[in-house]
Amino acid sequence: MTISTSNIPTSSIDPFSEEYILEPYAFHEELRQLGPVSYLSDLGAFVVTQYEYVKEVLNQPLVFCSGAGVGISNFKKDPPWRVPSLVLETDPPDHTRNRAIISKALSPIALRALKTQFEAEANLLIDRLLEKRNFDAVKDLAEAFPLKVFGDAIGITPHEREKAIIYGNMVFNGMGPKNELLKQAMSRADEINPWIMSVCQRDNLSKSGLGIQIYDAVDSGILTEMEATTLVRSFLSAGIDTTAHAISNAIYSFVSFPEQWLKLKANPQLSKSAFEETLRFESPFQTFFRTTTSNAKLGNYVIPENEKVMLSLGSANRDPLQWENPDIFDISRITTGQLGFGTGIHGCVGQMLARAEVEALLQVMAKKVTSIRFTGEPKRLLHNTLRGFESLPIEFI
Ligand code: OVV
Repeated sequence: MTISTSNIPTSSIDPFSEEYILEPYAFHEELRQLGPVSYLSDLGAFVVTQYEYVKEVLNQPLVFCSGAGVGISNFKKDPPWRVPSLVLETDPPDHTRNRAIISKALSPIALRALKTQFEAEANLLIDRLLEKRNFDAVKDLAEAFPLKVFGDAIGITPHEREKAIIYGNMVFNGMGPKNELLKQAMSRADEINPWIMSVCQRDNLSKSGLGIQIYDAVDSGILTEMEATTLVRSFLSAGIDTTAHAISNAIYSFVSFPEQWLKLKANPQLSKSAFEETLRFESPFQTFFRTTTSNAKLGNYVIPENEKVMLSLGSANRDPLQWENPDIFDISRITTGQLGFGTGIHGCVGQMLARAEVEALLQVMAKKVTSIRFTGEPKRLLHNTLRGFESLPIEFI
């Protein structure tokens, strides 16, 4: 069989068009039909949408690297807008060292203690929202919960914490092309950039949170003070908006599939698989990019060196070759292998913490909330990377 760079199918689909962002699934299907990889002529990048090949790319981190950025921009050609992440936008051996430092802070013992706090806060929040009855599930629930519990877990100051949402928006919209969404997200960069670096400094972190533990690596001579600050920043870049949109997407999915809500209420233990199914069905982190470090074989094709490759996790998670009835939200399905957290050496390092948060919340909701309904039109978020909602007006009874 011939292996060639020239016969890769081309598509004029623009994954950053408003149409695609709002409803990507038919476009995913069209791209999956084209084969393991296609070239997006408008974007000037390759795209991988089939489950098998998204996974294959993620499992070859040296051929498909992260050090040149995981957005559309190639750091070798365009300077990054922020100090690059020491874990997301880096490759072994630096990545290995830095990830191990974060992993250590997220130990199973630390998570066990946090779980109790998450449950207590979930109870408080859901009680308050049941009393309020009508509210915006995005601001008042999906954002409020991780801002409180994750912010406390990391140990950042409660003062102006909502700015972390704005920062997350910069990070994730910043992975897209220089479109209106990116410009809009970056409009407060001059204020938000120094703010985020300041909250991540040693002296501004609580003595009992996970953030300050990163500075142990400075004390043992492994990291510089600035590197530790940048690593703490990763917690806040990756851990708030993503979880918030996962919560919004779970609520939206339960209202859209009411029989699944009844299933969860009948068995709150299903909150674990409900969260996994939400990540599969409406993956908050829809896409990221890799950069080829050499000619890179994929199926019977070869992607040339130093090219950007877009990976569609959202598409892989609905690939009919992998999933039965992929467009149905079913919390009792076996979700093993869903790629919402990525996989391989860059697979989400905070996934156990995210699970502890959302499972606690869904369990409390299943026990305390009888019914959820929309009281207005849900407004989808226009965003370069994240799938979620701008607002979800709902009623809790
Ligand atoms: C997984 C993720 C997303 C966004 C930012 C970062 C990580 C980071 O390390 O900065």
